Amino acid sequence: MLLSVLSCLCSYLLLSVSGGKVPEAEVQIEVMHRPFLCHRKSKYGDILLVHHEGYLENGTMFHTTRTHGDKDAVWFTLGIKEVMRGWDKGLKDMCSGEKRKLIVPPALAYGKEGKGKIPPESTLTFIIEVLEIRNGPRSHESFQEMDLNDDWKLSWNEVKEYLRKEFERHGYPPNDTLHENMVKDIFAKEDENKDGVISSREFTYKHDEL
Ligand SMILES: [Ca+2]
Ligand SMILES: [Ca+2]
Repeated sequence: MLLSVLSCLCSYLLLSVSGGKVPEAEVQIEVMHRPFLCHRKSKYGDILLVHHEGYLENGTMFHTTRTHGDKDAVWFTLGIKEVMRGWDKGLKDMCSGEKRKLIVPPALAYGKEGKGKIPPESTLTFIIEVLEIRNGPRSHESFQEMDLNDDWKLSWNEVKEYLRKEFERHGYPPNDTLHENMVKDIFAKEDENKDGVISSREFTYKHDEL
């Protein structure tokens, strides 16, 4: 009798939790290594070059960028949902050379659907090493540098030219497809009134997106 009352109470509590306001899912962050010198820290809008390994709950590695040595590190823009929300939330304030372990709940990863090798409702663990941090195409510092004709608007070509120069400056080969995709992504999000240019007002980064 007591047991059945208890189990009843338990399921009632579970129901009331799931029916009520669910607390915002959080990423668990563990700093594994932080370099002694740190000239700048990552912020939303920056582009980051990272190596990463991803693990399922049972410890199986489902992805690594080091399969072919160190040449497959990946670039992405922080804070624009280019990557899973868990990364956007867990990779702020990082130094170049820093290594973190992130434990990302499903709500901030691939959720109920899962993806490829990742089963539904998976909590994922990532080991992420930041190799480089740069001003992203969306940072305030970049606006004036990108606005080549000083008309306080960014055209498609101005944004693309900026990306091309940034890559070149850091010794990476230009990648037209990648640049086109990045520009497309930037315009889709930033050109709110769809007039084909990004005004300085539109360019302002919206921190409450996450
Ligand atoms: Ca311009
Ligand atoms: Ca516009």
